[in-house]
Amino acid sequence: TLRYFCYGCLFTSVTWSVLLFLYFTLSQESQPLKHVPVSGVSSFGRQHRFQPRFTRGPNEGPREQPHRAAAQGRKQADLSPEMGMIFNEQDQEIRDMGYHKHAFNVLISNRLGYHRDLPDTRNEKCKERAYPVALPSASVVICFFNEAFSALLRTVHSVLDRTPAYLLHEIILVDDNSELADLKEDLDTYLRQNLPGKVKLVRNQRREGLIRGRVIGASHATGEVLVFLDSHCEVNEMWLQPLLTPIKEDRRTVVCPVIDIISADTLIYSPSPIVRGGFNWGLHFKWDPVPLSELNNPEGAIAPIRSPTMAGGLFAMDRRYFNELGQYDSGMDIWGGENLEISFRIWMCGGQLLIIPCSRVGHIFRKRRPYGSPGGQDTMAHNSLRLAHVWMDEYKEQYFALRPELRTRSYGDISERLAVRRRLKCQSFRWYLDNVYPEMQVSAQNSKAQQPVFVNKGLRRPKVLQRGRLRNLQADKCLVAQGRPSQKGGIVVVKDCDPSDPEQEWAYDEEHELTLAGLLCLDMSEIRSSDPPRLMKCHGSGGSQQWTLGKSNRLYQVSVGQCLAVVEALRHKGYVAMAICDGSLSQQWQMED
Ligand code: LR7
Ligand code: MN
Repeated sequence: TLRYFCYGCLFTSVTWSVLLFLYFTLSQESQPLKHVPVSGVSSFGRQHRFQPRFTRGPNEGPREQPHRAAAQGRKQADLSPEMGMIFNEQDQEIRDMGYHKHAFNVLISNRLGYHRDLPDTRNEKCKERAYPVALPSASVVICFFNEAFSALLRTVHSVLDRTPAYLLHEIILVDDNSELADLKEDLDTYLRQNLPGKVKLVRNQRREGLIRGRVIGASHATGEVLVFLDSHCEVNEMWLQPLLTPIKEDRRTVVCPVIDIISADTLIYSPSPIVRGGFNWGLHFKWDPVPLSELNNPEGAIAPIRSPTMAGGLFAMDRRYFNELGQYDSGMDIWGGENLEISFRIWMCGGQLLIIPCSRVGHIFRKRRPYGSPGGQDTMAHNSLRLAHVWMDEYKEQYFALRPELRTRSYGDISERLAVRRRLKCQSFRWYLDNVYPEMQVSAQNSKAQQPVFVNKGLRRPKVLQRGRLRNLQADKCLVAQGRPSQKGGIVVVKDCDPSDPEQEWAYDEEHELTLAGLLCLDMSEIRSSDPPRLMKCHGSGGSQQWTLGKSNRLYQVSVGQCLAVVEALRHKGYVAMAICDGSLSQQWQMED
């Protein structure tokens, strides 16, 4: 913890002084911003160097997404995948520390600032829908622990920018005892100076975790409806009215927006397909396709969808109903399990849970959770155990079959939660499975879901845009595997070009992957950007395997923000490495037959 904390100090003091300097020197040349934050974080970096390109990013969306057309022709601020370009050591430091502490590209997040336009990802039919003017007011509750400052502020401002003031009762930020200096020191000032009134900051005196954190946030709320968001979200056009309307009609309806995808590597916002929530017997949340029975209705694709579970972070619920229904289990710690617990409770105790296709909120999907629990416990297991014992009746055996070591693990006192179940006269878990989630198979299965996966992904091969050898113009040699091209983890080097050798052939496809000899993809570790690129199994989700091969012949790596170069000093060995893009001959690559 100490080391972690001191990294924080170092990072913050160094970058803040550098950034302040940059801000004051660069702000004269930069374009005037729509809103210039007093603390100035938003416009750092070289925003002025980025000519916004109104093209679609390569990562912008699934090919099968029915609403894709809606995203076209609209401005998405700084869509370029080269938004993460590293220009100097400070950029490198911000990027690397950002991945280390937050598991996403903080350099891009800072450059985007606190306000940006988003592609409107809604179905066209949503735009014709009218919502009642008289709707309940909302208290937006956002808990955070060590969140990246710019991501947190973009979450807050997106709500303020895209919510009618009369519907937004307040925003309640719950700081879960964060350790980062900017959150401890600058957030208060920023809020006081820029957002007096609507935004309230509550600080936990000790780390509570997101579950008790939300209960604390809700206890400070006075609006009629609670809306929970993660601290790295951006709400889209007309997001709130479609959520409030079904709650107004029936206060026991709990609603979720469609959670659009903000790429952790590029921060590009792209639409999610319409999927609904499920779970597996390991008690992991997962996304399921929407059954046809749900889609068969007069409203078609935009009608609310009954969902057996919610992902957990983004939902709206009548505030008094939240309290009546037993808030959350305050015996759950830090992270995990509360999403299934509240989902089961809603359905089993007389409510319903809906996904509202016309409400869209983006969320940064990270590949790992950048924080642990204070004592290093597996809180997901502890929390799941509690929910299994309270809600799952005999079906908890399905969980234990997969996690036999948890059968005898203690899980604390659950009497208060059992009392909730009795007081609300809730149905059995069997009833829930039969009536709400009949698709669930009562047998072992185990898969973990992070972001909605597109049904066809993996089945369809991305279309190849270019094929050929990659010749480095300085070395006049071609990029090849050092060993066998089929060897996972093998590095690449330059060797004499041989047009007849199929092992020298690269394919550059529409997913911006580079595949060698039809086998493996060129891949860069996001965590250790000083490592050389290597050949890995193609994963098809951008980031570490996303390259842009532009007019200038440079081979730019999206998640690293650098260009592939022949290493001058070791040129005779044919070594290549990532380097700051400088346009030199050593960084120029030509795709040729
Ligand atoms: O100790 C903590 N204290 C906190 O305040 C730990 C976390 N937090 C905050 C954190 O800063 C963030 O704002 O709680 C929020 C959620 O934490 P994440 O972003 O690390 O969680 P996640 O997005 O990986 O996980 C999903 O599942 C969680 C289970 O406990 C929560 O329900 C998250 O809210 C939930 N996120 C979503 O549903 C967004 C869509 C993800 C999917 C699928
Ligand atoms: Mn999250």
